[in-house]
Formats: sequence, C-alpha cells, structure tokens
Amino acid sequence: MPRTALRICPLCEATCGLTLTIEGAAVTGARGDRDDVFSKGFICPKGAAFGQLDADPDRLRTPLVRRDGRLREATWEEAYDAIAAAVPPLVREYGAQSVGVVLGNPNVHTMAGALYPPLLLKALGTRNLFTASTLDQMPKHVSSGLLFGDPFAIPVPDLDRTDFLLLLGANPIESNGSLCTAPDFPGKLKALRARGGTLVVVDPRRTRTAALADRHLAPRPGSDALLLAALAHTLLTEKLAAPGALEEWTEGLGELEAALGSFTPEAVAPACDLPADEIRTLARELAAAPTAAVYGRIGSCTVEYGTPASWLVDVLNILTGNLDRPGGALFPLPAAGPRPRPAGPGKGFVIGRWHSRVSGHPEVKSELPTAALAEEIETPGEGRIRALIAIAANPVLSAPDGDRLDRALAGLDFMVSVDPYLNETSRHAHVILPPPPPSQSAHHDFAFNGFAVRNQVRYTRAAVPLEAGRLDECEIHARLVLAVSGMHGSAGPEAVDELAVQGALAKETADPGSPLHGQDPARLAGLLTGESGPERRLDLMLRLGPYGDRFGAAAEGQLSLERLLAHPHGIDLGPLRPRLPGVLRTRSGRIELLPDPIAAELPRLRAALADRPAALVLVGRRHLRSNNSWLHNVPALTGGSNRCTLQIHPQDAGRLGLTDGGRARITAEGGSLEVPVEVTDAVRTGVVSLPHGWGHDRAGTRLAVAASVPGANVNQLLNGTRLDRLSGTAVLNGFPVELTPLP
Ligand SMILES: Nc1nc2c(c(=O)[nH]1)N[C@H]1C(S)=C(S)[C@@H](COP(=O)(O)OP(=O)(O)OC[C@H]3O[C@@H](n4cnc5c(=O)[nH]c(N)nc54)[C@H](O)[C@@H]3O)O[C@H]1N2
Ligand SMILES: Nc1nc2c(c(=O)[nH]1)N[C@H]1C(S)=C(S)[C@@H](COP(=O)(O)OP(=O)(O)OC[C@H]3O[C@@H](n4cnc5c(=O)[nH]c(N)nc54)[C@H](O)[C@@H]3O)O[C@H]1N2
Ligand code: SF4
Ligand SMILES: [Mo]
Repeated sequence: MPRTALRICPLCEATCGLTLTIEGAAVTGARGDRDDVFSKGFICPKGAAFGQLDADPDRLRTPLVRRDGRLREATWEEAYDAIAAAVPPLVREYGAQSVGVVLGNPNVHTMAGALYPPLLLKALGTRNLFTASTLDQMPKHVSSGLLFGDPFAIPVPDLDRTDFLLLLGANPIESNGSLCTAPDFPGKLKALRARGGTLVVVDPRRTRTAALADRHLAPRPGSDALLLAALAHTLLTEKLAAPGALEEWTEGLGELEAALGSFTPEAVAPACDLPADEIRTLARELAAAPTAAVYGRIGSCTVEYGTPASWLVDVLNILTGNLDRPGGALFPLPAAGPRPRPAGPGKGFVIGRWHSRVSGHPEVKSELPTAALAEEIETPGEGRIRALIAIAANPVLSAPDGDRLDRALAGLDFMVSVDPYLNETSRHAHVILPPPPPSQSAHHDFAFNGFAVRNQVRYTRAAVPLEAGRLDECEIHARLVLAVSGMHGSAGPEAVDELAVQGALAKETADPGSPLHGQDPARLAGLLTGESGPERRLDLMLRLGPYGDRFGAAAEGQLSLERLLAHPHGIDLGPLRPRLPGVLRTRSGRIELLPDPIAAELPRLRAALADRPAALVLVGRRHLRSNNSWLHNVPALTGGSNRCTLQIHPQDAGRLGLTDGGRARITAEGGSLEVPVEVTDAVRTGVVSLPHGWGHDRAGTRLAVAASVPGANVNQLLNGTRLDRLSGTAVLNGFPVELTPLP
C-alpha cells in the first residue's frame, strides 16, 4: 500500500512543502502540500521530479576511496580512516592554512550544512574558506554588514503587501526567488498586479518575469549601480526623499546628496543605454507609491559594482521610507535564529581583517574569493593549500576557469568531497562521502527562514528510513569533524552535537540579559528532546529563539521541537514586522547610510561613466527545470527549453553572420567555447546569454544522463580576475565577449 509523507523541498530557496507518495522505500510521486502553512500547495517541475532525483541510479551508495590512483567503493570505516590518516599529519607538518574548505550551495538546503561547517572550520583553524557566496550574494552581505552592522540582516521585499516592486537582475518566475524565500513567487507577482500594484523589472533580457511586468527596462548589463545612483540622485534633488521615521535611526543622510552628486539621469543614461526621462519617471513613481520595495539579485550582484548596487538598493528603500515598514522591505525574524537584543551600539562589520596569500584579496565574512581558489592551491610557499574539503560544491563548473581549477585539484595531496555524485569536482577527491537521498533526511530551513517573506517554522523528519549501510548527512559531517581533529575512533558523532549544545547553553546561562541567566546548563541540556543530535540542537535553537519556550521561562504554548512536531504542516508566525532599531549592530547603533568603504568606491563608479562600453557582453540565465550544475542528470528535467544555447538578438546575429541553430565560437579573456546559437529578441542588442552549470564532458565522472548532453561551461570564458572589489564576488555577468560563426 502506498503511503504519504511530508518533506520540505530542498531544491530551491522557495522551500515548498511536498507530499511524497512512498511505495516500499521508493518515492513514486510528489505533489504540493496544500496544508503547508507557507507554500499552500505550490510546487514546480523540480519538486514534482523529487522521486526521480531521489532514485537517480548514479547517486553514490557507498563511500569511494582512492587506491592506486583509482576511486573504489569502500566502507565508512575505511573512508574515515583515510581522512584521519591524511589531514591531521598535514596540519602538523604544514600548519592549519594548508587545509582549504569549499562550501557549495546545497549546504543552505541541508540541516547538516547549517549545523556542522562552523564546527569543522573551528576544528581546522583554517582561514582558507571559499563558498558559493562569492559567486552569488556576497555583495548583499557586505552592503548589509556596512549599513546595518550585520551581514545577515538582509531586508526582503514584502511581496504580499507591497504596492510597487522594483526588481533588478532577478528572474523569480524561473528561479523561484533568492534572498527572498517565497513559495509561489509567480502567484505573488500576479497578485501584486491584480490588487492594482506595479511591477517594474530591470533586466537586459525580456525574461518570463519581465513579461509579467508593467514596465520592463533593458539596460546594458553591469550598469545597475549607475541606474540606482541616478534614481537616488533624483529623489534627493527633486526633494522626493521621505525617510520618515527612519531618519531618527539613520546617519549620513545629509552627506548622501553630495556623494551621489554627479550621478544625474542624464549622466548615467549613455552607460545604462536608457533614456534619462525614463529614469526620472521611475524615481518619481517609486517615491509616489504608497509602499514600495526595491529588490536586486544575481544580475545586480555578480557584476563589477555588485556591492555599490546592492547598497543602493537599500539606500532607495531608506530614502523612500520603505525600509522596515509593511509593504516595503522588512527584516524577517526566524524561529531558530537568535532572540532580538535591545537596541544599542554593536561590534560593526569590517572587511579585510586578513588577506588572501597570493593576490591579497581582503577576507569578507571570514571568506576568500572562490575565484582565487586555484591560485591558492597552485602557488608554492608557506600557507599553500595542500588538502581540500569540499562539501556540496562543484566549483569546477560553478567558478571561473574550471580547467585551471581542474589541474589545481589534481595536484592536491589530499581531497575529501561530501557529495552524492562522482562529478566534475568530486572526481579529484581521495575520499568521497555520499549523503543519502533527500527522502532519507530530515529537513529544517535554518538559512532561508531568515529571508522568508512571512515568519513561519516547519520541520519534516526523514520520509523514508535510512537505507542499510547509509549514514545521515549530519552524522557524515560530525564524523568528519572528529576525523580532522584526530578524534576518529576515540569519540562518537553524538559527542560533536553535545559539545555544541553545551557551548550554546554555557553562553546563554552566562548572559545577564537572558531569562536563563544563572541556570545550570547541564540541567537544561537534560530537558532537550529529539531523536538525534541534530534534533536536540534544533530543539535548543527553537527554545532559545524569538518564539521559544525558554525552557518554561516563557509563557505557555511557546515553541519547542515537541510543539513543532505536533504541527507537521508547520506553524505560521505571522507577517513580517518592523524590527528597527533592534536589528542594528553598527558601532553607532544607527543605520550607517554612507559607509567609508562604499564612499571610497564611488569615485571608481563615477569614472566608469566615461568607459567606452564593449560591443558585446555576456549575461547568464537560469531555467526553471534546472539547478546550478547538478540537476542535469534527472531525465524528467532535461530537454525542452532547458538547453545550453547562446541567445543573441537578431540584429547582432545578422551583423555577425550567425544563424539560429548554427554554431559559433565565443571568446573572452579566459578562453573560448563552441556553442549552439539561438536567435531571439528576448535578449537586447549588445548582449548574449549562456546559462551556467553545464560542461559535463570531463572524463571520470558518473553522470550518465548529464554526460549525454554535456553543454558548454560558460565559466571557462573567465580567468578569475574580474571581481566586485569590495566583496570578492566573481563578475559572472556583463563581461565582454567576441563571436565568430562556425561552419
Ligand atoms: N556563470 C555563472 N556561474 C555561476 C552562477 C551564475 O549565475 N553564472 N551562479 C552561481 C551561484 S548563485 C551559485 S549558488 C553557485 C553554485 O555553485 P556550487 O555550490 O559549487 O554548485 P552546485 O551546482 O549548486 O553544486 C552543488 C554540489 O552539491 C552536490 N549536492 C547536491 N545535493 C547535495 C546534498 O544534499 N548534500 C551534499 N553534501 N551535496 C549535495 C551536487 O552533487 C554538486 O556537486 O554557482 C555559481 N556559478
Ligand atoms: N530553476 C532554477 N532555480 C534556481 C537556480 C537554478 O539554477 N535554477 N539557482 C538558485 C540559486 S543558487 C540562486 S542564487 C537563485 C538566483 O535567482 P535569480 O537572481 O532570480 O537568478 P537568475 O535567473 O540568474 O536571474 C538573474 C537575471 O539577471 C539578469 N541580468 C544579468 N546581468 C544583469 C545586469 O547587469 N543587470 C540586471 N538588472 N540584470 C542582469 C539576467 O538576464 C537574469 O534574468 O536561483 C535559485 N533558483
Ligand atoms: S519552487 Fe523550489 S522549493 Fe518549490 S517545488 Fe520547486 S524547486 Fe522545490
Ligand atoms: Mo546561488
């Protein structure tokens, strides 16, 4: 008899609740959970393919360990023995910096990825940390760190209530949203328009999102910072700025007008390739809307001025009085996050506390640019990375110049991958530790509830029992922490969780501001419930969190794991509410509107006004039925519009002698590729588009479906030197390319 089980979808940031149909141990169906308090039944084709993804025959079922140069099936014991034999001796001989850590995107989609990497990094003591953030949203962290003192205080547009949404460089109809967790983003955009609201989309492509908009502006890629600066300039000079209550909490308002002095609509118009009138009109509409939210994503982050653009997004939210008010952009309050603290000065946020060894890139949020990973492995000298631990990461495809990274990884003394696939990156590992398929894992969104458009909390236990011979991914991580700490064999994985619990409780009970101040941490630990270490840790975070029961110190009926388990479809915690000034952690205790590092960047941005634009630049794109580099092996999601083609406007195609269905050679500073051409007026002139995550043609992988339609890896066009200066984020959009037709 088939049964059903609930599972929060781990495939994108929308975090939809799924109802899985299960026969035996197999997931035979997936539909949206209509009773889910947040997603209310929404599902997309990726979620619907959950069963096929879960059962992919290419998923590794046992660890692989390299012997005599070849990866072979091994036991967990053999795998951890190999790690314990390799990593601690390397650290003893060459120091902590000799081990690098790479954390990829799915870490924000697993409980293990939230709970253990901080412990791993602490155990290793390395500063060589590289994550997907520097290929993605790091500009937003830097901007929030500087403005609000907390890099995670990222305001999200109040999609359900806003009257006006200005959306830049995002295509949520296909991506389902990012840094804005909103199941059924498409429905929310349609509802915005249906209630008389306005949607403006800024994108060099006429995306499916742009097609829904009241107005679509198609600027030259990379020019968002200029456009936004001109919008802010217009608000200030036309006296349309009305920060209202925010004024009390904001410093630097008076200096902003001078700092943005030369960014008039007329001055930026040629660089943006937009009429100055249109920029002015947009500024006036933004100011006139009863409520409005400005929101920018990938296309405004992974560009040369990604941090200034991300900063200007919130400058506009502040100038229009929309920050922290319903209908504007608000700060979520996640259930497993810290309790709000009283307002007051904080530690502030700085970048560059240390620098990368080879190119001297500043650290940002304790991370170094992933674009600089290869040189840190290749370049001889003290502090060179000799061993690498890659968790849920495929930088060979997702970072600039995969061929170089490929060679660098091949030269490592030792590499561990925690990954379900033998793919372009993990094929270099000496040990691969494969997590079980998602049906066999519990799920809670530690990361995305912090960016959700509604406060809510959900937890789903494993839908299918762990298959014999499998380890839960949390246990895989915990054992990894032990193995690199030289404690393999002398302590069990539960010790890692208990240490984390003790640490958190010791801190809490020592805090004079806590209702638990002075209590006995051991007694509190004894009160935790849960079937496993990670469940006990979730219980702890929920109980200490903003809605928690504080072990009885809070009123009856507050949150704990037990209470959450009694609500399998989740608990709604209400719409987002204003949180200022409590969220502020700047040294001044106020919003620092014109932070020094940004002010110092403005002259460069001003100088960019005089740059002669390249004739042809490249931007990326995402397809609904794919996800970065790792869903091309699921047959249900391949084919159709999900193809690795180079989109080009008919006018450009004609000028260059390219035809639809033909082939072209595309060349940029990092290399060249042969790609199929798709002629379409969905991209503007002067712009071509190639999706990322393709290039599955390397030897030694086990991705049968993906390898049959490999596509080309767009990141091979880059050499890793183009970065957003302040955040170290790779410029993946808006770089110059050249095209020649191929026969
Ligand atoms: N040109 C260009 N490049 C880009 C982008 C772009 O827009 N253009 N986008 C960038 C962005 S936004 C991101 S986030 C990065 C992503 O970059 P990465 O994080 O490096 O890449 P992913 O393709 O998400 O790869 C994730 C890896 O995790 C593995 N995996 C999947 N599920 C699990 C799991 O449950 N547990 C574990 N341990 N592993 C798992 C997959 O097999 C895969 O190897 O790519 C970036 N690269
Ligand atoms: N289906 C699917 N969903 C996904 C993913 C996926 O790969 N597939 N990846 C997930 C991940 S890791 C992330 S980070 C999110 C990303 O979510 P989004 O940010 O919505 O991602 P994209 O679809 O890449 O949208 C970026 C848009 O920016 C445009 N653009 C490029 N350059 C510029 C520019 O200079 N200015 C402006 N204004 N626009 C520009 C591109 O044309 C593109 O339409 O999606 C997540 N969801
Ligand atoms: S929108 Fe995202 S979370 Fe929802 S079903 Fe699709 S992939 Fe899963
Ligand atoms: Mo991402």
